[in-house]
Order: sequence, then structure tokens, then C-alpha cells
Amino acid sequence: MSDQSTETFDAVVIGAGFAGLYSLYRLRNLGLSVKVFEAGDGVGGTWYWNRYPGARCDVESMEYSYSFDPELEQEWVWPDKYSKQSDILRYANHVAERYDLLKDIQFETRIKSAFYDRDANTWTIETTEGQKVRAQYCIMAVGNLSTPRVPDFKGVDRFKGDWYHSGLWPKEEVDFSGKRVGIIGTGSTAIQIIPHVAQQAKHLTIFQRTANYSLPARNGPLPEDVRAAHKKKYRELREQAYFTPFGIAGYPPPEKGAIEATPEEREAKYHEKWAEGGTISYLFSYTDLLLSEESNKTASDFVRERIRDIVKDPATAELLCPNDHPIGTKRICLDSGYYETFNRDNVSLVDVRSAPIEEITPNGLRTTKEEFELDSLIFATGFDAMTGAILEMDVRTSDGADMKERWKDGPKTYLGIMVSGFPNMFVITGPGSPGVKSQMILSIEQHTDWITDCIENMRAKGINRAEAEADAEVKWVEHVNEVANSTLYPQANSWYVGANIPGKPRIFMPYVGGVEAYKKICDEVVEKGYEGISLSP
Ligand code: NA7
Repeated sequence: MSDQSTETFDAVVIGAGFAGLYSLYRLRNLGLSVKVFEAGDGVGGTWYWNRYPGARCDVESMEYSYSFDPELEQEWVWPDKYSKQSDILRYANHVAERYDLLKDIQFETRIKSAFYDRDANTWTIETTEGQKVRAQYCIMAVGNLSTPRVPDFKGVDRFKGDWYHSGLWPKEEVDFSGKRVGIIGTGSTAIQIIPHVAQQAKHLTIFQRTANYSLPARNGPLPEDVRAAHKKKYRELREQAYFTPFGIAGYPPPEKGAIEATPEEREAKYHEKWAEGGTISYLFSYTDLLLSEESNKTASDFVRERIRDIVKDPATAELLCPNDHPIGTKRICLDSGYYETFNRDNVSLVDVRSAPIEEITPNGLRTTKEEFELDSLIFATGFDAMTGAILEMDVRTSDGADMKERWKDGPKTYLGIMVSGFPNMFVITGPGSPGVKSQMILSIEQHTDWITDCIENMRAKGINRAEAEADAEVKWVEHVNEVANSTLYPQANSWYVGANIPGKPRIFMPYVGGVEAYKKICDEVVEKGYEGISLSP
């Protein structure tokens, strides 16, 4: 149904995070008219919403940035080795202003539905306020960790204190001084929040269901000479990054497996990596850490030993030792003083695996064993990852395809970019892409370049519709699973398999074959005339 007053664009982009900004930049440069919708009142996506104390990137600053403009990377100055949220947000705003992107972004607008009409070959995008726009192309730049999730605890609405979700943190600083604070969750987010809140709160109680591995960041100001040396080789390093598993340059690949090394060698290697800090470096100790349980155990044991060294109370240390998954099969956390925080008098750890949370009470929280009085409660309970933001919208087509129905047994995509039955819709770092297993901005650029090249090619050849073929999609999903199953990844109950959302189908969502292999596949698809994609006039 078309409404004459509906504005029409060549492309609509949903989301103004790093993916949305770069899509706008590229599509506009192709000469397309573009409209971007963003739910927040500013750009930055993940870095706009996740303003919680201690929020920082776990990829080094010099890598975690756009590479598309050599001038941009030369002029920008990252203060720290690992950037804090406010610096990344400042950078996103700088990019938006520098390339005059803001004029095409409509903020504070949430998308309710996207509907493709096959006869008209247009998408109609409707906001929750009833505004409609039409476009030939619909770009989902909605992010992977953008649907915050508060578990279905009884009584949240009756809690008399303040409560926060890490992914919806207020813009104003929250002062926990003098308060009894509780935090639920011990994932990457909580591990960043805990050392900060512990310094302010009267008492901090941490409710842990599953212990995670965390490595020291060894963060600090980025020395000028390091920054300058990196900038001198920036082009080369950016290129190199594409030929690595995680899209991050500068880490020499390991040469042998952990079991081929002697115990002394391994001990020395892990100590060296622990002292250096960072997750990639540690995973790059040996070739087989994500492939062999025996090898992985040596790396996992080493971290457990460090936890026992740092945490003085043996019972707390034991509780903090991860024991239900091999290291690296969930995203490894990166911290600054996490384990040390448990030596403070005002911090306590509660095991909610053995005694689960029963309800949030007006004055705090009750587990099956105990009641806790709290003034503030922090939910660091994660996200409906990878599929949440797309499935929150009503995405359908005139010939009856319905995304919720299509993905009810788990997401299916071609290359993590296209979904069969949904023509001219492109997903940036969707399920089936290496996005979340890589330096996100590099993957965002690679996907966006691939998508815009595809659109450019279509326009040059008078092609109006691109649609992933169903059998190509089936093969891609099989390949994603086959690669995952050749590793230890599926062993963990992580958000990679949707395990954190009750009832979510257990499917391994990211492509873990590495950035290099993935890019090669994407390039070959193009060389073979967009193999697996049906192109029609
Ligand atoms: P995560 O990694 O999904 O962590 C969520 C945490 O919340 C995790 O410790 C969960 O325990 C815990 N959780 C979730 N639901 C409950 C209930 N019902 N009871 C107790 N504990 C619960 O999210 P993050 O925000 O930390 O990190 C997400 C990504 O952001 C991260 O991987 C980085 O890429 C950046 P569980 O492990 O499920 O037992």
C-alpha cells in the first residue's frame, strides 16, 4: 500500500552506529539518496548506549577505528591503549561531523517495521510514530549487542531503589557513594563495572551465576612514540589486519601447538602473555588453543592459577575460577583490577548458580538461600545478541516471507549479509558473519564495501533486485556450523549460541573461520559474478 506522501529514498539505513555511519558515507558517495534512522539522540550505537562506569573497548585503540580515510587516521589522537567509551563516542561524533553525515540522520526514531513489496521492488520502513519512507535498499545496521536484556525476575517493578541496565546507562553520572549496590552478572560488562563501583559504594554484592575468564588489560596512556610509529605504518597495518583471524594486525601468529611445548616453555609463554596483557596475545600463545581440549586446558589452568594467586580468600577464589567452558570459547573478558577487587572489605561474591535468584524484593533481592538489602541494582545481564534487534522489528515481504518465522529455528543468512526471500535487504555483520569475532570496525567496513560495491555493480548493469538464493544460504549456514564444530566454541553456553536467552534456538551464530578466510570467500563470490545471489532487472 503506497501513500503518496511517503518520502522516497534510494536507501534506508537503520542504525547510526559505526556500521550506519559508514554505510551512509559510502552510499552517499555512490550518488544515492540515503535516510538513516537512529533510536538514540546521537550517533555511536554501542558506544552511545553503553555508558556504564569503566566501559572500554577490548581491542586496542589504534586498531579499533575506521581505516577508510588515511587522513582521518593520521589526524585523530587516541589517548589510551584501550579506549574508554567517551573517547570512542567523541570519535564517532567527529566522524559524523567531518563527513557531514548528520544532515541525513533522523534521531530518536525507532523502526517498527520493514515491508518489501515485490511488484514495486521497494521497501517501506515505518517508525513507531507512524512515519513511513520508501526505498529500494534496506540496510540493517542495527548492531549485534543492541537489545539489552533484563531477565524475567519477579518483582523488578516493585524495587524501591534505583536500577540500571548496563546497556541503557543514563547520561548523567550515577553516584553510588554510601550505597549498598548489587550487580547481577559477571560477563565482560560486569567485569569492567565492578572495580569502579567498588571504589564508590558502601558495599558491593556481586551475584555470579557463571565465572568467566578475564585477562589483565595493562591499559594506560598511549605513549607518543608508539602512536607515531603505528601511524607511520598505518596503511600497511590496516592491510595486514585483513590477513589475520581476528582482523587485528601486529600479533605474530603462533607456530606450534600447546602440547608440543614443554610444561616449562608453556609456563614461561603464558606468564609473558599475562604480563603483556590483552586477549588476542594470550590466544595467540599456541595454534591449537581453540581446537584441542588438552591444549586449551593448559591455558585455562594458567588463568585459574593466577586467580588463586590474586584473590586472598580461597573460597572466593575458587568461586571465581571458571570451570564450565574452555578459555576463549566465550569472549574473554579484559579487566583492570577485577580479581583484585575481591580483596576489598566492601565487596562480596554470591553464587547464584547453587542458590538462584528467586525475586527482586522492594528492598533488594532474594535468592533461594538468602535475602540481600540493596539501595541500587545493576543488571549487567547482557543482550539478545545478533538477532534481537532485527527480530524486534516486523520484517516481511508481499509474498509472505516473515523474518520472525524464517528465523524461528535460528538465523539463516548468506554470508551473514543477505537473507533469501528478502531482496535488496543487506545486514551488516549479521549472524553468519565473523563480525563479533573480529575487530568490529574492520568487519563493518569490509561488509559495507562489499554491499556498496554490489549496489554499484547493480546500478551499472541495470539490475534492480539482488536476492540470496535459498540453496546458497543453506550451504552457508552449513559451512558456518561445520567450521564452528571443528573448534571448541560450541562447548560454551555463550550468547554466540543464544544460550543466555531462555527459549532461543541453540545455533552457533558467528562465523569463526576468521576474517582472512571470510574476506576471501566474499571476494570470490564477486569474482564469480555474485555467486549465490540472483540478480534481476
Ligand atoms: P554477557 O556476556 O551475556 O554476560 C551476562 C551476564 O549476566 C553473565 O554473567 C550471565 O550469567 C549473567 N546473567 C544473565 N541472566 C542471569 C540470571 N537470570 N541470573 C543470574 N545471572 C544472569 O553480557 P555482557 O554485557 O557482559 O557482555 C556482552 C558482550 O559485550 C561481550 O561479550 C563483549 O563482546 C561486549 P551466565 O553466564 O548466563 O550464567
